[in-house]
Amino acid sequence: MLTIHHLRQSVSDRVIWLCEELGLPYRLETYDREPSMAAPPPYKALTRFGTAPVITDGALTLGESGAIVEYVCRKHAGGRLMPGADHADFADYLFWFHFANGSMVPAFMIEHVTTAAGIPAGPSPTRGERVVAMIEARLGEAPYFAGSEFTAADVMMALPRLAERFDLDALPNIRGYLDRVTARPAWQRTDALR
Ligand SMILES: N[C@@H](CCC(=O)N[C@@H](CS)C(=O)NCC(=O)O)C(=O)O
Repeated sequence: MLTIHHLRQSVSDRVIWLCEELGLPYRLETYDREPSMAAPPPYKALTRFGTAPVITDGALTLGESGAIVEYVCRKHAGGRLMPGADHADFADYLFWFHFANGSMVPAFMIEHVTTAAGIPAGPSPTRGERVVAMIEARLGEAPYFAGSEFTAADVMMALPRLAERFDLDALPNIRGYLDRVTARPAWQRTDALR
């Protein structure tokens, strides 16, 4: 059985959400962060890089959430939640799956770090503002990131965890999407565990 090594308040809730959506059994090991917000030493010892999430599956230990999501879908779920190359949503699925860690998270991190350091935000729209505008536009075109169906791209984007950073009064499409996905039983089970 898969073990999800879950670091609280972290992107490792993606893996819980994925397994809940797929109806896969798993064992959950939960770790609290250090006061500095770092993962505790036993978590750091799981992989060379030391970040969350991590899964173990028999002899395998795997880090990096995109890799874990793809591994679990392909290895344990017959590719469910991953539209294939002949699916109409394939390109959008790939784009949003990779946009999550490739562009969105770095943009929000830059914003967080520059604000904390008192560095001026730079010309508007900033990269972070463009990310939010893109998400709002996408969710006006389609109910889910890839298109008509909930996919692993929604798990990677993980908007429920980011809800607090959005001004939902000004972002009706994001608000509607959050209402949709947080009503999913799999998200509700995830939310209770994370
Ligand atoms: N790109 C990585 C990001 C990993 C990452 O930075 N995880 C954070 C939690 S969101 C972490 O482990 N922080 C604690 C630490 O670095 O000690 C992924 O998606 O797996």
